[in-house]
Amino acid sequence: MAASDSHIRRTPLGHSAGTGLFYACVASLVLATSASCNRCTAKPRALVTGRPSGFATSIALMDDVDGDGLRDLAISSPVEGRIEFVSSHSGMTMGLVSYSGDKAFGLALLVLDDIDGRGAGDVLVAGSQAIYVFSSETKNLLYVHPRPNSSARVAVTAVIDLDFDGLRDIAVLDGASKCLSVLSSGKGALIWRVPLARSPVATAVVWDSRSSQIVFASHEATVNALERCGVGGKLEEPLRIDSPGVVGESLLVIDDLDGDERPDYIINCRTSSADIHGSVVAVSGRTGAQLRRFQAYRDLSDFGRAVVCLRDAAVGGDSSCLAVGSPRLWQSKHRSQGAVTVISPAIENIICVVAAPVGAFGFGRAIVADRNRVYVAAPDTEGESHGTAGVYVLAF
Ligand SMILES: [Ca+2]
Ligand SMILES: [Ca+2]
Ligand SMILES: [Ca+2]
Repeated sequence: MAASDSHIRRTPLGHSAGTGLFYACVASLVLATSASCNRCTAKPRALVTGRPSGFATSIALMDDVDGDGLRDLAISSPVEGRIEFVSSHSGMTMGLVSYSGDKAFGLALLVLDDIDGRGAGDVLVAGSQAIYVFSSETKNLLYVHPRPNSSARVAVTAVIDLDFDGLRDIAVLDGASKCLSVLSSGKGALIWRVPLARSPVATAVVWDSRSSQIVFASHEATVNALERCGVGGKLEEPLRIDSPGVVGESLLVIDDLDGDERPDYIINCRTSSADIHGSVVAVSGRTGAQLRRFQAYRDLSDFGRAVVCLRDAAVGGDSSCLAVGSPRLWQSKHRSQGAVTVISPAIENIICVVAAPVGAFGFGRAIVADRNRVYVAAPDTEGESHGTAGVYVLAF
């Protein structure tokens, strides 16, 4: 199959080895909606299914709660106002916390260090009114940090321990207050807060451990940028990204791709406001220049809604792959089914596309990876098929 026959649109950067195989592989995978080829044999296995629409809007990796050697999952269901702790092996619910007083309880999830000293990392839940922290052992509420009452997006990440209590602290990027805050994870007290001049895209904030900076995307008019903030709360000059469209629902720090000894970034974007398919770009951490661009295959849309690094999975022998969620299929009778695409920024190639299993809607809206296992949320957030939300496992 020639490249021009394919519906894969990407920016060629000179690497073409193996693309014939790759195009054939992707085409057969998506058209047959199966997930096997000679470079990627992952088949989605249902872990939890048949849940109300909105279940698994957010997922996070916890410590190993049931002692089987595999880290377990915290799964949010904002519609039901609860977070479930689920065994990553059996899919059994091992506990839950619920709160009916917040209409968006579980907008974001983050597993923290062991705040209450009972042995396992505790769980931060972002809602429309506050940031809540619960003990993963007792399920008790440890503290609340209020936020403006808003369903505006909020993003959270763990940073280093800034107040020297032995626990990594928390960065909160809040679209409602247009502020970046750092909280002490021990008690929820504010360490510092900086107002932002440009609108944050408050769906992803990450900690770049090599440059000791908090990184997130912002946009103003047509200009997209990456903002970087030091641990003292000082913002650097924004790094302008030369890709158009709204960016930053997903953001990752990756190994240095362009050889300048600075880590680079992966971010999702759109070529225009009408671009429903979306793309994922790698940008230089020094200049913001686009280094790679991957676009959705055929009807897949919302490509890059979730992106995770598969550092330990070595898919097809490549140990620096990314799993990219595209939770929708556009203009299709199965338009919410979606897919997970495995890409390699290092060799600038798509390794495989794993299509949603039958009955999974919104597959790829959230993804977490633990060694060679990838957990994919299918929250059915468009509400097309009630009672089908769930979480699936891919083992590479
Ligand atoms: Ca476990
Ligand atoms: Ca704990
Ligand atoms: Ca701390």
